[in-house]
Amino acid sequence: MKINILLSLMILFIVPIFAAPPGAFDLISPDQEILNSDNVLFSWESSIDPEAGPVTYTVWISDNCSDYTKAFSTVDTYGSALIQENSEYWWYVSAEDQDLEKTDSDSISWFGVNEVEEDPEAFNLIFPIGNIQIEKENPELTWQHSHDNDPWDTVTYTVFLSTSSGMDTYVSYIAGETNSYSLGVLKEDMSYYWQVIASDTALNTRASAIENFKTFSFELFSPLSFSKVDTLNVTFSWDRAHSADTPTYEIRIREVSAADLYVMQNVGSDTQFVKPFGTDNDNSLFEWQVYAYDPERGTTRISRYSSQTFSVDIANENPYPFSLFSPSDSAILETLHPELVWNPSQDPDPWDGVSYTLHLLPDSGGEITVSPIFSNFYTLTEVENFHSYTWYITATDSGGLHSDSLEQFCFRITAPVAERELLTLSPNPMKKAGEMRISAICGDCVLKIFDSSGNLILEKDVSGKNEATINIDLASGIYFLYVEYADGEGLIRRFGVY
Ligand SMILES: [Ca+2]
Ligand SMILES: [Ca+2]
Ligand SMILES: [Ca+2]
Ligand SMILES: [Ca+2]
Repeated sequence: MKINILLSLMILFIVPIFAAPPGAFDLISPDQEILNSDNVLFSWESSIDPEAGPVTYTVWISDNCSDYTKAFSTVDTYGSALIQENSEYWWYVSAEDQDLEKTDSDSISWFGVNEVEEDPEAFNLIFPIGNIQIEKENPELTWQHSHDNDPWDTVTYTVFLSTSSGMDTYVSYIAGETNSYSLGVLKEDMSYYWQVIASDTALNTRASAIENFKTFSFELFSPLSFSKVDTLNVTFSWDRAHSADTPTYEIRIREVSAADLYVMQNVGSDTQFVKPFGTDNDNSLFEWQVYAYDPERGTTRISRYSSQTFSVDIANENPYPFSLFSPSDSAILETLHPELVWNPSQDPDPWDGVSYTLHLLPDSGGEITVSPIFSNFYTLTEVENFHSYTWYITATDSGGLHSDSLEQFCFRITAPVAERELLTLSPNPMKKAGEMRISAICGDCVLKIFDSSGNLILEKDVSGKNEATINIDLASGIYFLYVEYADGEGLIRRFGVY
């Protein structure tokens, strides 16, 4: 009996705990659609509470599909400032019974609000515009995207191309949703006008401004721009200016460096012309262009490039001779870093450049060379005090031909020697392995490093220098740098290694 009472009490408590939540239900409308009113009627199926109690509903709404706002309760229509024109929303409904248990609708749905259809917004053409000249082959037209405010409205583009500024006759191309279109091969030397029309899903349109560009004229074939011609009989050739007509051509040639005027030559309807140049034209630069006169069309057209440059250069030649400049011959220099300067060497061949090699001959014998040098000066770091040097320069062109400077100069280094008492070493203390810099060395001398027990660790002859750098690799401790001069005197400096 006691057990039955206990069970009854347990059931009394358990029943509310296991009360079932409201039954499943789903949304009805709006359901994945664009509404043309901002007064939105929400509706959904009823949810049945298993305990037959009352059910209340809450509508949750979001404009980003993640942050939901509690919209309202217990009623099933809604018109609100929450709902904005040109916006998209996600929504669901939560049902709640008297036991505060909840069931969400089976799905989340979405809708858009578009009470007013709007045109695509204004946009600009990007390229080619402003009457610029472009290649006739497959130019790509580009423009800004046009934005459309209406939700889920798609903008597509149509390109209109015309050879008249008023776009009286035109060809149109469907570009789809991309903001570019590649044209095929256009006519050369022609002005084109173009415009793009943006259309939205409801066929509302927005037209761009009209822009224009021009295609290049006929091509010059040979000699190509910046080419080298190795004959005095130069063959000029070019493309036909018109495929259908037979214009007459006039070739214009001038020497660049002489700043001459163009010499004109009528060549009839040929698209080729051979001109004999004189030997005095070797190593010269020329520019040329072709004019096409078309009596049937009444037009005059200039070849694609306003001018095309080439060189007549029969053979490679050595750089011209050149002079040394400074220091003057037999100079006495009070520096260990003298700057050598020479006059630049010219090369007779057009577009041929030179580099230099320095030859330095010490009085102690041998030869030091520095190469390549791309300027006409060089600062020496290779000389020692109290020595004499002879130097000259070789100029070498791109083909390997070379010329020496007209002179060989000589100089002697007598840099002032440092005061012995100013001898310093750094860093101090220094790390176990690294560079030690010793300044104000005086004349001919030998550096010696001793450890604290007096053992000789390192010896180096630094004669003729005012400063020295030595690499050391020492154990931690105290050391002594001893500088022994040629006259038998010496200076000692203490340093630490950590
Ligand atoms: Ca709209
Ligand atoms: Ca629209
Ligand atoms: Ca030459
Ligand atoms: Ca040369």
